[in-house]
This record gives sequence, structure tokens and C-alpha cells, in this order.
Amino acid sequence: MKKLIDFDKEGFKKEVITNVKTLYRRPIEEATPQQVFQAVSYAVKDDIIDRWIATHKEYEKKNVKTVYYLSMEFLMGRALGNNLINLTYYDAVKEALDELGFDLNLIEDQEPDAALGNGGLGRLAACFLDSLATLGYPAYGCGIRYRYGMFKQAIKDGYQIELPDDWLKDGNPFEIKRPEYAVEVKFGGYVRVENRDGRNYFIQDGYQTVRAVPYDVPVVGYGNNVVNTLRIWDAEADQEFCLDSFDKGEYEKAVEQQNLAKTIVEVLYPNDNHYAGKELRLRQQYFFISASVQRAILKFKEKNSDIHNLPDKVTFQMNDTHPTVAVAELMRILMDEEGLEWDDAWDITTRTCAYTNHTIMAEALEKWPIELFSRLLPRIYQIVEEINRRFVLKIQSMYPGNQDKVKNMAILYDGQVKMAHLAIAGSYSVNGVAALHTKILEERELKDFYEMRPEQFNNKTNGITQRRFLLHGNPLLASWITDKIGDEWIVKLSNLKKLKVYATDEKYQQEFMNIKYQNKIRLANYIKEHNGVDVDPRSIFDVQVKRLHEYKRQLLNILHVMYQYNELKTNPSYDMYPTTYIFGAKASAGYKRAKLIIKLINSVADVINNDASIKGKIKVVFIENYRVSNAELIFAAADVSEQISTASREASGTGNMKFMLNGAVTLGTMDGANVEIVEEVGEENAVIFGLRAEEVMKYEREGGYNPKDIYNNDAAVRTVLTQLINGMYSSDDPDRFRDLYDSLINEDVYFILKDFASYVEAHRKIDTLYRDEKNWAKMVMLNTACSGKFSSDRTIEEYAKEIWNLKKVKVTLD
Ligand code: Z15
Repeated sequence: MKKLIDFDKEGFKKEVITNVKTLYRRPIEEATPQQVFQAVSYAVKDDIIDRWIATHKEYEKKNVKTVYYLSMEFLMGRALGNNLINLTYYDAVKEALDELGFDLNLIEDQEPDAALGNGGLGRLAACFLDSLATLGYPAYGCGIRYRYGMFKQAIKDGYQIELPDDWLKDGNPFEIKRPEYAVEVKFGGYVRVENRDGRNYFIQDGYQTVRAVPYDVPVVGYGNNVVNTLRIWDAEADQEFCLDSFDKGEYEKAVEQQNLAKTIVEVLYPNDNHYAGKELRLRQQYFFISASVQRAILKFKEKNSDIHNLPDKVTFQMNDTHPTVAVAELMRILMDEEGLEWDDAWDITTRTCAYTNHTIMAEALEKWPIELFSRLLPRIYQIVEEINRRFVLKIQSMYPGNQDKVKNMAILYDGQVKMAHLAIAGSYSVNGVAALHTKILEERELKDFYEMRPEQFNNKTNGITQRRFLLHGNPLLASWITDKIGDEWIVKLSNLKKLKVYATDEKYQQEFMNIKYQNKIRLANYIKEHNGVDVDPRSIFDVQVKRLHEYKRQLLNILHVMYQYNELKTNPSYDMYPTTYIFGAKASAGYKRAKLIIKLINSVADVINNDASIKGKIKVVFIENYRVSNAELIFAAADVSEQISTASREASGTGNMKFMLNGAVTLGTMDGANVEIVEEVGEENAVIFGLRAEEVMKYEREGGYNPKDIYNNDAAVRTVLTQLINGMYSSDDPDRFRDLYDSLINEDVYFILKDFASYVEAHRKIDTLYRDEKNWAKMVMLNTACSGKFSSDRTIEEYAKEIWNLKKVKVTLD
């Protein structure tokens, strides 16, 4: 890797030694790995700080437009390795630590993942921050500093157990607390009107207040001196209020205040693609949005005198509907605090806010009961009422007499606040996250909104950062690529297409496959250490890692494994290439059926892995506690990438891109970004199966299909389904999996049985393809070579040009 930033090795070593001493009163020889991690991180932070200061000085000097990426989730993973990569001296620090007698990899393993997110949506936000900094775009990530992040998953007797993620227990060396930027956030009470100089002012009274205190985390750009900020908010009890209460002897009230603050940021809700309607969740939303928007306006006013220019300097990008109260909060500030009239404020707001939609899953749509919403946020609710009143008038004037339009588009309806409708009404841009997803939004889910204002809609196909998921996660492949085509791919991933010419050359095929093999050994060692299971690195590594959700169809995958096992046991001529089926998935704590699927996977693993008669042809491994840090190992080692969602349901997917980048073949449905992956790599270099989105949606319009037809006509399916209820995988409780059986036979809303035969066929095809070593090598190399489009750098360039209108900034150190 080219060193773009100077590194003083001896100075660095000295600093690490000093840090261990001042932090822990110990000579380095006696330091624990955790202590060395802290000491190294503080040394790295020193280098980051100067660039952080220089970056913000430059932003202020130029008074640049800034994007505020508002998100409930930032799934950052570990910081140390990534910061070293982006400072361009990872290898040099590895050497320095070697000389001190430490292994950088082991030191990195001391760091807990910053798991402030659930899955795709949160990780996308993290990739975007990396790309924004690398491209030199002025940006803040705004979120919540959850005391406990995504739970740690343990597997006991095959069942998922959730353990608290106490990620801050040893301290977070990279964050900086900024009490000087604290703001107040108000909840509850009532609104009274006060007339001053002939104008009505709306004043919230009798409220509870929470102090929002920001912690800043540096986001280092690759080799360019840019350091942006992830600002995550902590909640503290309001000091003045407390003192006041103590004075009056209102001890209980003060304690209440303390508890209110504590609970708001206590824990990340572990739901992915699911709305639970919890009051505390709405508190979290308003808490971080009010704090972020207030702070953004204060910052704007430091450099700008006319609030009307806000849209020229600020965009609030709302990551899904979770931050949508930003629309009303901005209106509140503009009217109640800046003294603007409605029309003026609305014009500014709707040129400042933009909204990204990430799902069409009905159960993910946020619809707050008006009773709850108005009680918790009385002033915000008033504003939403007025937004709705005017919006409905607009609908009626466009479509006179058409009550359906009002019913489908109103923000307030059936006693609920529909957050997606508020987001669309309050935004100048609405984007989907892959071409197919955007098309479905325009033609189906948001059709009425699209027809009303088509120019508001646009697509931004997701992407991933190659710095973390190739340069850091797959160092062998990264340096092989750099050997062949130079290192510019690190900031310009489309360069990978230069690798195409190597894909048909036997020598390079062998090199590439050897790297894959080394990565498979690395993963096999991890699995041995963490699961106690032996897997053969010469077998096909067939991998499905992602959140557990019925629409993602892990159930289809494991049913196919059961089917294949039956074939092996009953059909003496059945020939299959040895395959290791690898799963990794967290189920939301309250999602019963998802947890049962985890139990099924582990039960199937138990039976199959312990059956010597099949000579290890099938192994099933469930990797515990799937998260960003072990994902990096998993992607690098995969041969087959399972992307098997029911077509139309996965908005984009981003794991699919990480597999492709690392040279795996997609086995998938035509869903989300899979469609674009196939478009880039060519159909012959992926294996596609199953119903198309159009077909799925047609069945749904016609009331579904009848899974019993398949049950009756397909003996293999019948056998597998029967094994769910005959105790084959649950001898101690034959009814354990009956719920899964019933759901498949009676409804099968995710078309698992419908797609089963096609999925079997697809696996046969993988088996055949894999045996042709040269062609397989060519396929995987072409996957890497054609993955350039899926860099989040490309995605962010599109956002910056087409939605945000941002200008790049250059930062130099003096
Ligand atoms: C989430 O992870 C995604 C969508 C959501 O609405 C929520 Cl609440 C969580 C995912 C999509 O399921 C996935 O397809 C997409 O790639 C990802 O967001 C990023 O856009």
C-alpha cells in the first residue's frame, strides 16, 4: 500500500510506550493486549486530531454546504484497523508493533465492534461516512450513543441467547465528549399561545427536559487528510432543573428526570425491517433529531445571517422514516425560534430535507398512534396537523372528489401519524436504494406520490466501502490486485475491470484461487476456535450471512440442506461436491419464528455433522454472533453467496456486493441489487433462480398461491416437510418445528415451496460449475473484476451531485 501520509515509526513506538505508562502505570512488557489496544489507539488518535482540526478549519473558511446524515443506526464495527488503513500506514504500524513484540491482528481483536445498528441500513450509513470523508465532502453523521448496542448472540442448545453489548466498558479511545455543544430537548407538557406584537407564538409548557450531550467520533478519509465527524448524542438529566427540584425538596422529580435521561439512550432496538411502536423508540427519535437539528441551525447561524439561505448550506438526509420528525422540528425552529411565517418556513424545510426509503415491507412502516405522538410531542404534533391539513387540501385540489387519494396519501389517517407520508411531503428528494426497488416504489408502493410529483423520485443504488471490505478484510487479495493493476482501485473501484484480462489466464487463476484457499483456512480456524467444528477448506463454502428474517428465506436454505441429506442417504448414485453450508444471523429478540429457524439450522447441523455415513459431504455451521468484524473474514472466504430473498422484498442488499467484491458467485433471486450484479458480471457468471418480482406481486394481487399443490405433487418436498414434524431433527420434542411446517403448508407467504425446485436446480448448477476448476476461477475473478459499480464512493458521488449539491474540499496540513 502506498503511504500517502508520513509515518514516524520510532516516534510512534515511543508514544505507545508512554501511553501504556500514563494510562496504566505499567511498562509495556507487562501490559495486557487490551491495554496495548488503548495505548495504540490514543497514539493513532493524536495523528487524527490534527487532520480533524484542519478539516473543520477548512470547512469553516469556505463556508461549505454540509450534509447531515440523520440515522438511528451507524454500524461502524471496529475503528482501529480501519483508521490505520485510511491513514495509509496500517503496514507500518504492524511492523512497529511487531518490533514491540505484539501482533496487530490480536491487538485489533481487543476492540469491541461499535454495533450501533442492526444490519444493512446501519452498515450502509457507516459505508457512506467512509466514502464521504474519502471523497472530501463536508458531512456529519448524526445518531445516538446507545449505552448498549446490538445484543451479543450466544447459542445454547441450538437456541439464540441475547447478551448485553457493554461496548463502552473499557472506554472508547476515539470519541471525544463535547459538553460545550449540549442542547435541551423537551418532551410532553402542553402548548399555550402567547400574542406578542400582534403575532401568535406557540409555547410549550409543563414539559420534561433532557440534556443532549454530543460525543464526536472521527471519520478518517483515505489518504487525504480529511476527517469528518460522527456525532452521537448522549442524554443527561438537566442540571438546572435538578438543582431546582432539590431546592424545593422535589427529590422524586429529580430522580425521575435522571431516569428519563438514562433510559432514552439505554439500548438500540434490535429490530431490522420491523416497526414495534414503542413509546421509548419515539423518544429516541425526537431526542437525537431535535439535538442534531438545533445544533445544525446554531452552526449555520455562526457563518450566515439570513436563515432563508439554509437550503444552500444544509441538507438533512433522512435514513429511512426513523428521523422524519426532523421535518416538523425544523418547522418548529424556523417559526417558533426564528420567527418565520408558515409559508416561508415550509419552503425552507422542503428544500432542506431529503428522504431515503429502504423497504417495502409493510410491517416496517412506521405509523405512530396520534394519542402517543401528541402526548409526547405536543408542539410537533400541532405542526404535523397543519402540514397534513395543507397537504390534504393540495391532494383535493389536484384530484377533486377523489377520496381514495386522500386516504392513500394523508399524513394523519385512522388515528395514526404515517411517517413515510410526512417524509415525502416534507422532502425535495425521495430515493430508493436499487433500480428494481425504486421502480416498485414508483409503480406500486408510492404510486400516488410519484404521480403527484415524479421529479421528486430518484434511484441511488447502494454501495459498500472497498477500504474495509477488501483492503482491510482481505489483505491477500488486496495486495494481489495492487500487484496487477496498481493501488488506485482503493479510491476508484471501477479500475478493477482491468483484472478481466487475468481471468482467463491459468497462472493467475491459480494465484487467485490460492488466495481464496488461504482465506478459507483462516475462516476454518475461526470456526474451529469459536464453534468447535472442523470444516474442510477444500469443500465449497456456501454462505448466507444477514439478519434473520422470513423474507430473506434462511428457511429455504436449510430445507434444501435437509433435502440434499436425504438424497445422500437414500440415493446411492447421488453425487455431490463436498459443501460447507455456513450461516450467520441474529434474530430480533421478540421474533419467535426467526428464533425457531435458528434452532432448526443448529438441529440440522447436529444431525448431519455427526453422521459419519455421509463422509463429511455436508457440513452445516452456524457462526455465533455475526457482526462487522467477523463478516470481514467470512466474505473473504466465501465461494457461493446466498442472496435468496423472495423477489421484490429485499430493497437492495449490500452483503451481496461484499461477496462479489471478494470473488464469490451469487446464487440468488432477481431481487434488489442482485439484478444489477447480474447486469455487471453477466448471467453466465451468477446462478439465478426462482420467481421474478413481477410474478410474486401478481400472485399477491390474486390472493397468493396454494402451497398444498406443491406438497401434494412433489415427493421430495413432502419428505422434507414431514421431517419437520416427525422428530428427525427434534427427537426430544417432535412438535418443536410444527409452526414452521404449518406456515409453509398453509400460507407460505414468502414462496419457499414455490421456489424450492428451482433452488434445487440452482444448487445442482453450482455443483457442476465448481467442478470445472478453470471456469469457476474465471467466474469468481470476473465477479471481483466487475464489482466496481458497487463502491459506496460511486453511490455517494451520485447523492452529492444529484441530491445534495455538495462541493469537494481539499485539506492540507501546515
Ligand atoms: C434495514 O436494514 C433495511 C431496511 C429497513 O427499512 C430497515 Cl428498518 C432496516 C435494509 C434493507 O432491508 C436492505 O435491502 C438494504 O440493502 C439496506 O437497508 C440498505 O439500504
